[in-house]
Amino acid sequence: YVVKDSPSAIQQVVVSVDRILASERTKALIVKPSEGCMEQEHSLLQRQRFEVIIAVEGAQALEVLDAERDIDLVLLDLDCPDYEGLMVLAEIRRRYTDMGVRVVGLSGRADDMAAPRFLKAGGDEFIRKPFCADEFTSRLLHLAAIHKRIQALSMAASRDYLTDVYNRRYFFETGKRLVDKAIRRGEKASIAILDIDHFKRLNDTYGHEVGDMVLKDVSRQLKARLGGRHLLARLGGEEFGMLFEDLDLAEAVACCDGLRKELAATPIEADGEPVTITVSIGVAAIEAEEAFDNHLNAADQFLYMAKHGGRNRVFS
Ligand code: GH3
Ligand code: MG
Ligand code: MG
Ligand code: MG
Repeated sequence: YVVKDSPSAIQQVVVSVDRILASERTKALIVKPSEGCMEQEHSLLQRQRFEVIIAVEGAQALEVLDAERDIDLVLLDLDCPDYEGLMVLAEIRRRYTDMGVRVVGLSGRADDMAAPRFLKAGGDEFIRKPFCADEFTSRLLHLAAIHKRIQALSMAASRDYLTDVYNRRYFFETGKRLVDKAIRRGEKASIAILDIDHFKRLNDTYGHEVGDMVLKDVSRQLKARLGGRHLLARLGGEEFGMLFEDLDLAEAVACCDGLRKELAATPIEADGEPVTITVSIGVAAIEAEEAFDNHLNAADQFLYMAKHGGRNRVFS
């Protein structure tokens, strides 16, 4: 079906990117060879409202990068002899691509090869000291803007536009990785498919706009219940995939039954009318060394049984 004025795929991405960019501050990590260095850089970044984190030496910088996860820029001083900036850069690049973090090198040495060496090793921007404050700020703002835009694009590409939960492509990519990891480490995991009951009838009764509002609200409720702990995605139409890390079958079934009851007990306010929906869920354990698709098919078959068993129920 086609909703009037539905934005094109490109428009959807642009809107998503703008939404993401509007809410984000740039986070920069300054790696100092010792206390008291790089004070000027620090204050220039703060003046631009960057969120600044300080690490002294490379080992601490790598720890901070691991712990914080969402750092956009790293500033490395390349001059201190017993502090090897290039080695820190190499270690950062071993762990993160330039999609993950951008690295800026600073050097005051009269060495023509410093910049090419740094850039070839995976650095993104090289600034010679002493620098003009305006140039420093402009270069970093420019780099931060590009980085933020690429990150927002990649985030938009993994989201479902209507509901803002992850999309089918992301569920398959990430789901495969998580299932492999769980099997390899012998950890518990379960997979489920949730499908709204008689959704076609709901659309026919109230119209597609109300149907869309219901999809958004069901997504919001699922996200609130599952939080960041489990992978949730809209697989298509009125169907959602869930991957439960660290839950065995019994625990996943209990979780799904909680979701089912809560959804059935929460009328959705759509266009001034309270709409009540129910859902059916199929759950399968990730235990055998099976491919991701086979686990998902198993969950789908249980979903089919839940539908035939009368809907508004969980089958496993
Ligand atoms: P069952 O209980 O067996 O799942 O029945 P159902 O009606 O929910 O399932 P069916 O697969 O027959 O119909 C799903 C409907 O979902 C048909 C389609 O028009 C509607 N749908 C799919 N995507 C969207 C959407 O993005 N928005 C709206 N409003 N409806 C959608
Ligand atoms: Mg169906
Ligand atoms: Mg359905
Ligand atoms: Mg369906």
